[in-house]
Amino acid sequence: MAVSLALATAWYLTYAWSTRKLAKAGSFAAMLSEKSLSLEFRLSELVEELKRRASWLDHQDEEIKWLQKELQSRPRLARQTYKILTLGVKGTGKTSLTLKWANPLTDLGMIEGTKIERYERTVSHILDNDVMTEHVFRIGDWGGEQIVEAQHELIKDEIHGLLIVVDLGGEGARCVQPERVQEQIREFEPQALRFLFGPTMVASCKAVVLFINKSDLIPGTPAAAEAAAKQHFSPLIESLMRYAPQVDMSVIVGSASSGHGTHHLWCHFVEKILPRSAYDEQLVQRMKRNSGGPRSDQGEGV
Ligand SMILES: Nc1nc2c(ncn2[C@@H]2O[C@H](COP(=O)(O)OP(=O)(O)OP(=O)(O)O)[C@@H](O)[C@H]2O)c(=O)[nH]1
Ligand SMILES: [Mg+2]
Repeated sequence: MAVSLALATAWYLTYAWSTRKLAKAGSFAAMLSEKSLSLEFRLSELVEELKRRASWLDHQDEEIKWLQKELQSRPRLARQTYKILTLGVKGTGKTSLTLKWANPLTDLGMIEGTKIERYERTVSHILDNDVMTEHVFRIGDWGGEQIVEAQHELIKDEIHGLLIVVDLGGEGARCVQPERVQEQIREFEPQALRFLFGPTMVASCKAVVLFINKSDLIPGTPAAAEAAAKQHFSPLIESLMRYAPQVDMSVIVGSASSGHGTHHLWCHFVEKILPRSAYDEQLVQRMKRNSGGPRSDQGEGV
């Protein structure tokens, strides 16, 4: 009897122990299966990410190939620059005239006295044998205080155009100031012009323009203002015209403030300096608009 009791106890203890073990193993198995599920999910996420990256790299590869092809098919770029120099005593309106053309958005009220500024304006683009040439006018705008340095650049370097700016009155003038006109005629007396129109300048320069600025100081019609302005500067015009057989010479009367004559000035430089082969369609249209029909004071210029 004692033996059977011991056996039953031993069996019961073994059974209880096995049951606990089984329960533990069961919960361990459940935890493992849960972990394996989350690992599977993470793995599928990583596979998706890899696929995304591979397709992005393929796309980048295609884009690089397309850009390379595009670059090869594009024309090479070249630049042709034409130099125009301004000359004139202080405050005649050189910057007002040139900067407004180079950058039509310029506010003339903000302009200050200049030492030297250089502006560029693209006038045309020509495609020839896979080379796209940009034709650019480069303006050397010398301030009146630097007139000696400006003259040195004129005789030393090759220039394509010379813009001499004189005016009918100084700062704040409300009418023509004869003494200022005389001062400018003296500045460009025949002796000084001989120095300016040296062999290098005459050989390279395609156009000289005397621009008589501030025509708005003369009341009346533009035609009457032109005649009166030319009359005031007749000694200077006469001296300059002596060089007309050697270099293209023109006199234009106008006003940087009102726009009178300014588009005519830039059309003139384009016509005289830019070779016909360098005209693109846009420039031809702009030149036609500016030369055809009655000349408007507020023409858009070239
Ligand atoms: N009434 C009038 N004033 C003008 C005209 N053009 C320019 N001005 C004025 O003249 C003054 C001088 O103009 P700027 O363009 O600075 O002259 P600038 O020749 O460049 O002067 P510097 O660089 O000092 O030699 C400014 O106050 C302009 O507003 C014009 O057509 N009519
Ligand atoms: Mg200036």
